[in-house]
Amino acid sequence: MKVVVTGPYESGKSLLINHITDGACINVERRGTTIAMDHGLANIDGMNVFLFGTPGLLRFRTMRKILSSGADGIVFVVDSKDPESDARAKLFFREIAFFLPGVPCIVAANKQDLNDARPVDQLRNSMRFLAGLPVIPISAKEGTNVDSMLRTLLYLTMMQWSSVFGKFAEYSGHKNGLKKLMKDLNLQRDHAVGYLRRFELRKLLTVQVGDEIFNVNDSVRPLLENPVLIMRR
Ligand SMILES: Nc1nc2c(ncn2[C@@H]2O[C@H](COP(=O)(O)OP(=O)(O)OP(=O)(O)O)[C@@H](O)[C@H]2O)c(=O)[nH]1
Ligand SMILES: [Mg+2]
Repeated sequence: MKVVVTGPYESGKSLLINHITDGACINVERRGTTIAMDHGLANIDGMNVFLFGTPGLLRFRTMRKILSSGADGIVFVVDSKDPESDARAKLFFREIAFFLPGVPCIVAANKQDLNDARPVDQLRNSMRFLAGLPVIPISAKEGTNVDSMLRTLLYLTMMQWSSVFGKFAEYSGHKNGLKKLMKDLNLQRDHAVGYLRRFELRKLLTVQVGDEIFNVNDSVRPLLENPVLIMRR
């Protein structure tokens, strides 16, 4: 899966990616401010999660657009402590909703380890655009709730793709797997091959030469059949 981590300046995007990847990530920054990206890979129950953190300075919009392209899920990080960042959060939210319409999004209410961090209710009051989105209180510094936040997002993402993923699991390894996929989902060949390519890149499956047969990776097969498994931990 490709997950983009965005949100306003200094909300804690880079620290969050650092925590999720246990430090095994790249941060392109200057004096603590991300100027290009954060990138890292996490493995959640066998599922590869490619994380892309965006810069939080307004002027890096083009970079955010490039990093967001094709993402399957969004972590939107807000600063629970600093009310001054709320207005910027709104601008960033509009931006990501424009780049990735309809893509599942979870809000990480970060810095909850600080005494004066605002609780979720108060954040919802101050940032009305959060209405309808799941908001999870986390601390990127201490790691609190980070794992369950990410699992919830992956669950939402897998649910969005559930009809496709169910067929991936069903026809994995089948002779004419592609044709069966096209028939059941009523897809043109190009479209079905597009799905295979997309999720081959995300290491959910491999496609054999000629595209007719695909094989779902054993480690993710149970998840594709039953996405709720990712929440049971
Ligand atoms: N107490 C506390 N501080 C945090 C937390 N997350 C981030 N910080 C601090 O907030 C500051 C900004 O963190 P970054 O991870 O660099 O934030 P960012 O969103 O990547 O910032 P930009 O890339 O510049 O937009 C740093 O001083 C972090 O140590 C948290 O959960 N708790
Ligand atoms: Mg950063």
